[in-house]
Amino acid sequence: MSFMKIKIIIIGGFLGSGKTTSILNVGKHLSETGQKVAIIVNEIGEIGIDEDTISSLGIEAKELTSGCICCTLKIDMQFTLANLAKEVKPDIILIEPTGIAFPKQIKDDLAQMNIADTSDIPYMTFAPIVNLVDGDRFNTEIKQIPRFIVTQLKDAEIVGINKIDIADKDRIKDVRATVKNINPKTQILEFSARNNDEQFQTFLSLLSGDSSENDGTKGEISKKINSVEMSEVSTYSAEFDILSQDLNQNIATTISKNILEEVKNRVLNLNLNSDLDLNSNPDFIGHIKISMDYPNEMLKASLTSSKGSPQIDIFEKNKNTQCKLKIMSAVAKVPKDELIEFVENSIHESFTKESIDIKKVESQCNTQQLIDISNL
Ligand SMILES: Nc1nc2c(ncn2[C@@H]2O[C@H](COP(=O)(O)OP(=O)(O)O)[C@@H](O)[C@H]2O)c(=O)[nH]1
Ligand SMILES: [Mg+2]
Repeated sequence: MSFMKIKIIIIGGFLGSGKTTSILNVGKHLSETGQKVAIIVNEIGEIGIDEDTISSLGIEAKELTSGCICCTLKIDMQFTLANLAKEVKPDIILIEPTGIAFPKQIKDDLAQMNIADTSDIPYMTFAPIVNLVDGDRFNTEIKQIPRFIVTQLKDAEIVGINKIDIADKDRIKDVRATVKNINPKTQILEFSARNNDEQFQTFLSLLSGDSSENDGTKGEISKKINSVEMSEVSTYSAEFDILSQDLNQNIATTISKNILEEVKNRVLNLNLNSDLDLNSNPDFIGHIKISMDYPNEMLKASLTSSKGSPQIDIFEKNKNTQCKLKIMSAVAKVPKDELIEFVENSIHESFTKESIDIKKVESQCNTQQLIDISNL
């Protein structure tokens, strides 16, 4: 018999829909109610960006990166979960799948562990499966990668239409109607995770409920569809040492904004000039994330669509580390080799403009080792 019992909350959603922002708020809220919370974040590519931010809240966080052979497959998730359970003994584990995963598949994989029934593995119950949607960008998503978006939404028990602070009301109404059409049974909420608004509080209270098919071992195991392939998303991540002593918030902001704008413009140009069938829609959707370390602070910059502008957040740091830049890019409908070139060129140009030298940190996992990460 298992002795430990843990509640699992999985918050899925396409790239940049607001999963990390939501999970941080959910985690904060649950900790404040006296529950012990741990977070598992799944990141595409071999460079993790979010673990530091999450840990800074005092919540135990593990970031799984799935770019190389040493850190892939669902075994990794199960192993991490079992370890967290043993070492941290949380009441609740929040899981952020990558934006190109299907949350239901992750739940099914984890629910399988319930069968093992040993004292090493916790017995898990599940909150309703959540899928977030970027209310402002949804129209483009459904045009560019309809099969992927529909599959993600079909399994959701709660759909959170996020970013209502920036999307106009009529647009949100349309999004709600489309979601309802795709999944008539799902519960639909509209909120701003960033503003932690009233509707987001309603969302929090729903998470204390249970998934309608809580014992995943009884539920039908969904057919394994390769979510990565279906998403038509290319990804590239890299890390650079910044060889300058006087990097500061101003320069870091200028450089990271510049990199994001440059990548965006290159993607737009490519789409405008290509024969790709984008329904004459040159927009890009995805998530390009930068983190920059410099004395006393860390900067995070983020861009999720060609319509938006780069979002900058600054975090204080108490230990000083080497100045560096990490980037994770994941964009739909752009060939991988082009994405690599766009990212590399944009980074080099942006630092050259500021007369700062950088040096690429060679990752231990080279691209030949990349393997199928469809399940995480
Ligand atoms: N305006 C607005 N931006 C948001 C909201 N939630 C998240 N974002 C921004 O959207 C970007 C992606 O959010 P993130 O949580 O990293 O998305 P993830 O990729 O799904 O984990 C970041 O720049 C966030 O600050 C929201 O409610 N409103
Ligand atoms: Mg995230």
